[in-house]
Amino acid sequence: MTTLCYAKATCSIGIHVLLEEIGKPYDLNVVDFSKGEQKTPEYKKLNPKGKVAALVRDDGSVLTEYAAIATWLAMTNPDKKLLPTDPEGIARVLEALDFVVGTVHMLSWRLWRRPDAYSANPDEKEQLQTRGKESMLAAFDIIDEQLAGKDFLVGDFSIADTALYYVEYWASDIAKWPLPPNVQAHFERMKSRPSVQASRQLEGVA
Ligand SMILES: N[C@@H](CCC(=O)N[C@@H](CS)C(=O)NCC(=O)O)C(=O)O
Repeated sequence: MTTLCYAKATCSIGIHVLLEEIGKPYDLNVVDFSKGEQKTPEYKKLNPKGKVAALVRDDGSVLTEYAAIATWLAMTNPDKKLLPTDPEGIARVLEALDFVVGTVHMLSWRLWRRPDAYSANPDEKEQLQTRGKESMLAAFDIIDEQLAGKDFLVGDFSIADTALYYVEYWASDIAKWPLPPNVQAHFERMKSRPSVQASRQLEGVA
């Protein structure tokens, strides 16, 4: 059965939401970061990158990277309409998704959350974190404009919204930063979806 390797309070919750949206049976394999399980030889055999999310598919093959997993799930479950079918729609969803994963998560949040990954010098920690926070809040301002007058990033609900949801969750619930109004409204809209509620409950996210 399809198995999601996830860790609590990480980006893998966005993939978890997608599996709930699809509604087919799946298994969960928790990777406990507090015990460093992502770096164990057993887990690295499955995902040499030592990261979540990783999706083990029915044939045993493993897919990694948010955009790849999300796109594959959407395209193999076309009835769920998680990705438009026209070239412009596909491109716009991937554009929004890449901005969230590449810029908001990897270039901004990681700087705030893991300054030690960029400098071993404790004196630089605060400056690195400030840059990460500023960059993340600036990215949310751009997304806020994109969301003006809209419920979702591109047309109907899509894989891009699940990525936006996980960074909203981090910024709002973990960092306690205020979100701009349209982003906050999107976050509330996401939290009202049964798929989001189910994945939060299964992962024990308050
Ligand atoms: N580019 C990857 C990023 C995956 C990633 O960075 N995952 C984090 C959790 S949000 C992780 O597994 N970190 C492992 C660690 O911190 O040791 C993706 O799109 O899936």
